[in-house]
Amino acid sequence: MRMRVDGVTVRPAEGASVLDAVRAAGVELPTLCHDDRLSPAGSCRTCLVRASGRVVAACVTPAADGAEIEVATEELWALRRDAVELIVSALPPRALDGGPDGWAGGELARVCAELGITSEAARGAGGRGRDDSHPYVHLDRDLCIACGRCVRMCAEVQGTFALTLTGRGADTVVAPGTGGSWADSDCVACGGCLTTCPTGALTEPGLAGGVPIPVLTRTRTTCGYCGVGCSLEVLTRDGAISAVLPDRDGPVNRGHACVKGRFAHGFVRSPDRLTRPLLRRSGLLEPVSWPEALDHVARGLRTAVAEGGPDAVAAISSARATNEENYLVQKFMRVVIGTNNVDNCSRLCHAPSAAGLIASFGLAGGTDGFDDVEKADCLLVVGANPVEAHPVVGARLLQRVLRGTRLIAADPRAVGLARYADVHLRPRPGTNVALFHGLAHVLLAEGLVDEEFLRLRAAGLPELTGLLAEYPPDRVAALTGVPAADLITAARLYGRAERPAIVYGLGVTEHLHGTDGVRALANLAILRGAVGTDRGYGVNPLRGQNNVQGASDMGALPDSLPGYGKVTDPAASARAAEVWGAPVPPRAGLRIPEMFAAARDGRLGALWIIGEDVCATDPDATRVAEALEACPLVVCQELFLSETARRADVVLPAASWLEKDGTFVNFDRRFQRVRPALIPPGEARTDFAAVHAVAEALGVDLGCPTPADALAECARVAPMFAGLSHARLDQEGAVPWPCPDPDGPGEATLYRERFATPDGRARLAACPYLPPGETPDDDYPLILVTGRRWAHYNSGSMTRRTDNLRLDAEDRLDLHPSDAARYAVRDGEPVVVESRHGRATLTARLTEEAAPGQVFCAFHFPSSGVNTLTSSHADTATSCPEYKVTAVQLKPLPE
Ligand SMILES: Nc1nc2c(c(=O)[nH]1)N[C@H]1C(S)=C(S)[C@@H](COP(=O)(O)OP(=O)(O)OC[C@H]3O[C@@H](n4cnc5c(=O)[nH]c(N)nc54)[C@H](O)[C@@H]3O)O[C@H]1N2
Ligand SMILES: Nc1nc2c(c(=O)[nH]1)N[C@H]1C(S)=C(S)[C@@H](COP(=O)(O)OP(=O)(O)OC[C@H]3O[C@@H](n4cnc5c(=O)[nH]c(N)nc54)[C@H](O)[C@@H]3O)O[C@H]1N2
Ligand code: SF4
Ligand code: FES
Ligand SMILES: [Mo]
Repeated sequence: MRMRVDGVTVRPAEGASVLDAVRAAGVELPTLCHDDRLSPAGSCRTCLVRASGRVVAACVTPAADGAEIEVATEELWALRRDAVELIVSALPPRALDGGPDGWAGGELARVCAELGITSEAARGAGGRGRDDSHPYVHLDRDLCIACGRCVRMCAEVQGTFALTLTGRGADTVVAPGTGGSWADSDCVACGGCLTTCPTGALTEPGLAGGVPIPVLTRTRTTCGYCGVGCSLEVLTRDGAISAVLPDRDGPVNRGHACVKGRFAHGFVRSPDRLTRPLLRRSGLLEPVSWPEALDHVARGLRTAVAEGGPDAVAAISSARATNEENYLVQKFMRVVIGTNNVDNCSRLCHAPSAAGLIASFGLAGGTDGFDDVEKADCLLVVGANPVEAHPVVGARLLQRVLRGTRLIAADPRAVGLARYADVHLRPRPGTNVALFHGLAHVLLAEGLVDEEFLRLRAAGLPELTGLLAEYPPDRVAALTGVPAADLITAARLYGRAERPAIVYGLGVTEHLHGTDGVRALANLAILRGAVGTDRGYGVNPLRGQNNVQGASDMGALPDSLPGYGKVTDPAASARAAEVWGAPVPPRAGLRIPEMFAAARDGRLGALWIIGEDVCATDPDATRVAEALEACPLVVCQELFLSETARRADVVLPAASWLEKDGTFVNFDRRFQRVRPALIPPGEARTDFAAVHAVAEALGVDLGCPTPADALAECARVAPMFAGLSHARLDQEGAVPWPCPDPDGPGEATLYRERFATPDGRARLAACPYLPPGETPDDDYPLILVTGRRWAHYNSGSMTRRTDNLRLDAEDRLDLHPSDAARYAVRDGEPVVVESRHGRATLTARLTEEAAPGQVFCAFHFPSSGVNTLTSSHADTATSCPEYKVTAVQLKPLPE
């Protein structure tokens, strides 16, 4: 296509608008209701041009071959001025103040300046009022020009559909679709509307009427909450955060974010932050100096080793901390203490993913980059609720579904994406393996498999075929509760898609047979040849914490060195030993639950817990507390006096992600930089500095003085990270692993040539379905599923110390109205939940999101005691807790 714009020839792409053509020609043309991220509205008429003689709005007019576009004529500038003057005439004069420079809300003022419109044109009386009910989104109705950008943002990027335009003519204004206040609306505070509102009608508290953005210090970093890895810009002034904005160039988030990364930063300056080390003296934790605390830790570690040997010491490293910090912790344990007793929170969530994916394909990460996954024509989303737990990924997936991608959701609960599914499978919790085998049975029975792929690139088909004979749809229906017809429909959708992709979460892993679940799920992709080919996008776990992938990648695992070399593999050990100048202990160390068991048995002399609130978030929490009680030295490195810190002997105050330098690895294996926007409060130190300090107190120099040095050293230990460095990431933004070569790009998509298994083939797994650890009975008739809610994060230690508490104030128990009737539970009233292991008090929420016979709660408020309920059943392969299945009963609150 060829067009002329004010005499300049341009060749717009198919589907381009006249506005695109004008921009391509480099001709100036203001817009107001337009945002490149959104569908065009054509309502403001700021972008009027003449196209082959007719006056049209450029943003909504398709580019046409041979068209002649006039833009810069006096007549057209006058028409534009009239259009905008009319809009401005309804606004009060302050609408043209502009607000902070460089801020979306200043757009109207800039357009007016361009058109020569002054505040005298603004003659509106105002008086339409404000809505400041929401903690993060404030509305000044007088400044709303009804351009609808916020409404489109909420629908077309976020997919929440919380907003609408109401009223008539000049009185039209944005409002929550539910009619009431913003605080009571469906808004999930992604902040998208704020990034597009051109007038300042929508503002966020930290920026409203604030300092011009150029005056603020801007720090580009990676979000420290979930594993999506959104790129963020932190705006600070005088050591305080003014706002955190999504980075338009963020490789995963592309200008979007969620309520946590965007707004939940208030915790950094919470008065509850730990600012000094604490030491237990006569039963009480008292503030002491760093040297005193370190001296105590060093003596305790020496005693533990003297009395029980190196294996009497264990460390839980933090999936919230950076790669460099995790690298240093595992190096400390291996080199200074001489034990492999180091583990991380991956144990509690995606250890079965690492084990299952390694067994099926060879490597411990998802098989494809998310940009590819998003291109799939059929999504199988299993046991994951990304709309709440990975909101930016959830939003991107939802948009694909709204545009026609088929969706199969497998989740006992009717939440999030499941509401938009073509087929929603609702298996009884803990029956995934049967469900996946049922799907595989249909794929095989109906010939929906890739025979050539199976012949050339897979192993284990005969064994699997034998096993699958036992999983016909009727039997699977009986085992899982999923109707046979739905199972068949789902299998056909997945089986007939051109490019299917599997995305999954904790609903697959946190089970007694979580690793089998991952493997049985991987079978489906292998049967279809939809992994390592261009006929689908594999099997992709939505890893949870900001750096849970990285913590494991760095070798904070009892059996693996950085880059997943086994401690028992002589070659891998020799490589590490050479870099470290010390031998690697040859036996695998203890996993987290084994550490607690060892402590209870008196075999553990010291436990160092970094950034994990084990007393709140590990299962069967009463027994965890017993373990800490029994251990002579418990060191806890924390931001806050968590449930665990409360029980520690020494508490070291830690810096948060907003105060750190390093890198995180997100869910699709991308390394991204983390940069400090603030200095830590008081005497708090980064985990990096604290580990160095403990080593020094023991008289050892760990080497790698800076985080950049630590990653460089890790690159020497682990060939798969050899091409990575801070300098490279500073230049390129994000680089996926494996990245063996400093000049190579890293592999977003794995296994193009061969799988990383010994024979290069993907392995089908013939694992039979086995029932979960707990099943309902007369005493405990209901199944409790635990998981996440959108406004809070895990232990809630951070989000509860922000205004997110106003969005969600307590732990609730979701139950189906029929169960509520049976157990005489009323909506909004307290209810006691009891399991064989403990009891918790929650507020009842009646909802059909929960299936009859099942109840659901989160674990974001440790005081409610949810993890005293969960059992110590754990995945037989990896010890990942069975958080998703606990038999419980409900009781009325005692008088
Ligand atoms: N807002 C928020 N976001 C978070 C977090 C948070 O605490 N809050 N935590 C982060 C962390 S650490 C993680 S690991 C991720 C977790 O992210 P997700 O894995 O999405 O989280 P969950 O809500 O724990 O579980 C997902 C779903 O599994 C379903 N499920 C339970 N049992 C079964 C089953 O047997 N079969 C199937 N098919 N489904 C089942 C549950 O109903 C639930 O909807 O989220 C991360 N993001
Ligand atoms: N019932 C139930 N329980 C669960 C789950 C479930 O689905 N159901 N999910 C499990 C899963 S998947 C996970 S990942 C765990 C999460 O459990 P945790 O890891 O315990 O939870 P978090 O709140 O993410 O963070 C732990 C602590 O780290 C501190 N912290 C944050 N940043 C830093 C830092 O940079 N340095 C240091 N030193 N400390 C820091 C925080 O203050 C917080 O107290 O919970 C598990 N528990
Ligand atoms: S989606 Fe995850 S990474 Fe992105 S802003 Fe939210 S919590 Fe942070
Ligand atoms: S920008 Fe084109 S009509 Fe508003
Ligand atoms: Mo997690």
